[in-house]
Amino acid sequence: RGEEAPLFATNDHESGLCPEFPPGLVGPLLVEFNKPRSWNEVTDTTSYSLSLGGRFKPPDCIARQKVAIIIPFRNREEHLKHWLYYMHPILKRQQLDYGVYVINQQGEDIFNRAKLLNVGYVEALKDYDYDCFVFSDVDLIPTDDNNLYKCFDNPRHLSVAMDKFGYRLPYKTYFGGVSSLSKEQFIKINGFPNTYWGWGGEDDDIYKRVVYNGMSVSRPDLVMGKYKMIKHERDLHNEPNPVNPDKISQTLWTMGKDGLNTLEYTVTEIKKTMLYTMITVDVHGPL
Ligand code: UDH
Ligand code: NGS
Repeated sequence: RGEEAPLFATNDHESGLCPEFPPGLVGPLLVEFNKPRSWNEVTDTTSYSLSLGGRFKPPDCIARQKVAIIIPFRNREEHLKHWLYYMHPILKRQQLDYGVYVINQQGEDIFNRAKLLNVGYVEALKDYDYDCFVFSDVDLIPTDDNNLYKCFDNPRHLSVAMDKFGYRLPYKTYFGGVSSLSKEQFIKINGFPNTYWGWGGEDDDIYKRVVYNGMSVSRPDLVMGKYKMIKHERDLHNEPNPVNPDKISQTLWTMGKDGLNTLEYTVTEIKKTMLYTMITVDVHGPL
């Protein structure tokens, strides 16, 4: 009797790998942002089994992917607390070997989301041998934990059904919010553009890089891909930039000379807590 295989195996006995479909997922989740969360509340409910820097490995099996979660950031502490409160438990249930990297733009110059994501990729790789990168805005939480924060055969767009767009895509080639690329896929597209200052267009440029490099976009369905966004006003120094829409018509020519191969920045501080690694960076503004 003792030698029978358990009915619900928690790991693959041959390899020790975690199962392809994590057994602890619960499906639809209740997510709400109506009251602010304190750091104590977030730490008390999520820091269990995390290690310094917001790192986690499944205790009883070998994770299939090593995933760095990269968050572009400036002055959104209230959002970060909600993000950590909801995401750590989800990511643990997904049995990922993961780390959370908050890439904090230093100073008050014009914001640059895509360049911060490039910095996150390079800096996370100095920490650990990650093979997958999930890029997530700080204000987006999935409401179904079947939406796996891992990499697929093609670059993946995860936030396909956001509440603010009526739970569907705003347009077919939308690639904003949350996405994942393997190391190999990220290198193939020369990373993300560094030259989109201010709001708008950088996600469209990334979509084009993916397609121009012969890949397609993988997506969850509209049930699994539901998201709630924390409502907020437009940030200071991240106004829509009128030059950005024109730039996306040039991606075919610019992607080879604007990206990982031209990335320049200066890290000014690295701070690790149990919940995240925050890397503060001077992105060398355009002026
Ligand atoms: N971000 C920051 N700080 C900033 C700007 C952006 O952390 O000052 C990060 C953050 O992760 C955010 C992401 O960049 O989720 C994308 O920026 P965004 O949330 O400003 O973009 P979004 O398109 O909103 O979601 C644009 C402003 C809409 C104003 C609507 C007012 N009703
Ligand atoms: C497009 C932007 C994208 C943006 C999307 C959704 O127009 O960057 O709207 O915006 N493209 C350009 O500006 C070229 S939203 O409705 O979230 O404000 O992600």
